[in-house]
Amino acid sequence: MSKIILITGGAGFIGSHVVQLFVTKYPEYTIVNLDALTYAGNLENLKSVENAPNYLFEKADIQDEAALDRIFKKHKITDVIHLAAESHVDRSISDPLAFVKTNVFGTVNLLNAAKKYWTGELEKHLFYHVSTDEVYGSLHDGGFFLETTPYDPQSPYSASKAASDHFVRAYANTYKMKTVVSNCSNNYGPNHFPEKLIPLVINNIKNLKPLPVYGKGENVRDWLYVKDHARAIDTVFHKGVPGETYNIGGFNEWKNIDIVRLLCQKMDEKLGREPGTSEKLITFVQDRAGHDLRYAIDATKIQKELGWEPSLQFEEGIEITIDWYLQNEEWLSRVTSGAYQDYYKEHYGN
Ligand code: NAD
Ligand code: TDX
Repeated sequence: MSKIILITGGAGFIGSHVVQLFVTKYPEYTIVNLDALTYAGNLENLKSVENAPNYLFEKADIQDEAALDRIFKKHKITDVIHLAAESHVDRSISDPLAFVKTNVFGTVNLLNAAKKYWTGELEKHLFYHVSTDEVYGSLHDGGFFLETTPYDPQSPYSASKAASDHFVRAYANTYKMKTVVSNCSNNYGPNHFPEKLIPLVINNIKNLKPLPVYGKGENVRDWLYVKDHARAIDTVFHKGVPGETYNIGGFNEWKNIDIVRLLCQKMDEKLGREPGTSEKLITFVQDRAGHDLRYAIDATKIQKELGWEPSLQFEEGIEITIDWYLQNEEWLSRVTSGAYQDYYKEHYGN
């Protein structure tokens, strides 16, 4: 059946890969990308599909009820894949309310718009909510996050994502909306905004700037290549069982300091610098407030039940990622000018 899918946050990091995948893989679908184009949204990320006949863009804020109403009616939206969010933990520490507004209020607004427009045939339409492993909190004694792990969010960002997940499930239970939720680990790859660890470190190595490592760099994250997350979203959208939750992860845990060292070593090679040059830039800085120690996803359910697994080894993905940033200097210099400089100075003080 031909679908008209509203993808929110499609100009952001993960959303841009999801839009590109759906537009090219499913020419029979119409993809409507709704994005407010905040500091994190960038239509340059979608150059490869902007002229595709099955792609449309709507600049709108998910907090704007009238805009959502108009967009659902105008395009006759059949399904939603919801990625729009404020996504950076550090920004959530300095401005939690912005996260409540977009991630909680915006998500409920979007649920309401879908419910209103799909009334009478709710069972025919899917609302897919894309979320994070951070809702499960921080692991301290080994173990992995399962779909059944109780929610225990620790930062304003994860609290706002947890609240949005709960609202999605509440709408499924109360109004019988068909919904599905996935919770993914840390993504990396092209189009990643350089406020996040990997692209920030790549950019700073390139510019011979200090590499800020929070605390002792002992915190652990599970990293997944962004296109593998996009493939997982495709899988969950088409094969996921409504009402279910799917954890998505890379089976790939790294301490932050080890990732930073790996990036230093690979970039010294690529830039023809003396081995050890970039490591000298590593600077241990004040820890993030309430810094979660370890995230680790058990992705067995999606692997066994839906047949998805990561396609790329981390070392290969990191090579592709570094090369992408080195080859896309204009993208990098555009997104790191202006407001980024103000954010950087305020956060890192240099
Ligand atoms: P991002 O910050 O790169 O992109 C977010 C996009 O949403 C931007 O294009 C922005 O313009 C748009 N947006 C923000 N507020 C909006 C609003 N009020 N109305 C409309 N659009 C708005 O984020 P990302 O890293 O691509 O994350 C996408 C989703 O995936 C988020 O829901 C995030 O919680 C989730 N997620 C991210 C990761 C990760 O590692 N980055 C991991 C798991 C889950
Ligand atoms: O300058 C830095 N120095 C540093 O040591 C930055 C920006 C980060 N870090 C540390 C903090 C984390 O332990 O690196 C780790 C990764 O940090 P981020 O890239 O900010 O990601 P994280 O906080 O783990 O959250 C990410 O993964 C889950 C995304 O930003 C979220 O949107 C997603 O839900």
